[in-house]
Amino acid sequence: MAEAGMIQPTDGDVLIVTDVQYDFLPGGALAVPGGNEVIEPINRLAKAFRHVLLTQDWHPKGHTSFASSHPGKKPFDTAELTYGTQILWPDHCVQDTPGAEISRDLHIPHAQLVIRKGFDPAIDSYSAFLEADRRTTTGLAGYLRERGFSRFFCTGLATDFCVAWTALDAKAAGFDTYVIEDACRAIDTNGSLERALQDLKSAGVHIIQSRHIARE
Ligand code: VGL
Ligand code: ZN
Repeated sequence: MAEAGMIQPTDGDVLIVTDVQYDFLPGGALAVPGGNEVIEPINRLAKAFRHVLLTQDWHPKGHTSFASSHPGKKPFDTAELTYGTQILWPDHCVQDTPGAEISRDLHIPHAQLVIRKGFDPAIDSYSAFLEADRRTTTGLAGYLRERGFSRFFCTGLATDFCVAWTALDAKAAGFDTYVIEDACRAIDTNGSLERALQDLKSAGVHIIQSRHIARE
């Protein structure tokens, strides 16, 4: 029996591990501070979930989210694109490069799906559900519904971008959504972490810690 206030993962629950890829880890092209610290908690959490999904940021060379694709711009500047304001990043997670590989230190042999995102040259995708035009779907909501999942638990990189956007879209799609805060790390550019946490709270996404997940 789980202790009061603890969450016991069941068959209707799914854990998503966002973008734990070399370019987001120390030494990577878009290293998230402390990014490697998510690996141990994620490995532990994954053992408690029967159903685990991974995401992989997967950009073609010359992607529109790269500062290098916009003459005169540098990383962390913004650009006005057809779908709105885009933060420009260093080139990262280029398809088929070592930086785009999922960390081999993750030990989740039972992971069931890897969902790639950001592969359209002209549209970024922080969310695993909807691309940045907020129209093009990845099909993930349909996959989750068809498999009958109801609770959606988020971990990985980065809290303030891919994790937050994925969690907000999961909630909007009708899933009871949790962000496991200590199993995530943030980029935190221009107040982005504070804003993301506010948005998650106002949307009714639960922010919890990995110790709230029962292991047995
Ligand atoms: C991400 C910025 C650009 C993320 C991906 O995984 O949070 N952030 N691409
Ligand atoms: Zn990206």
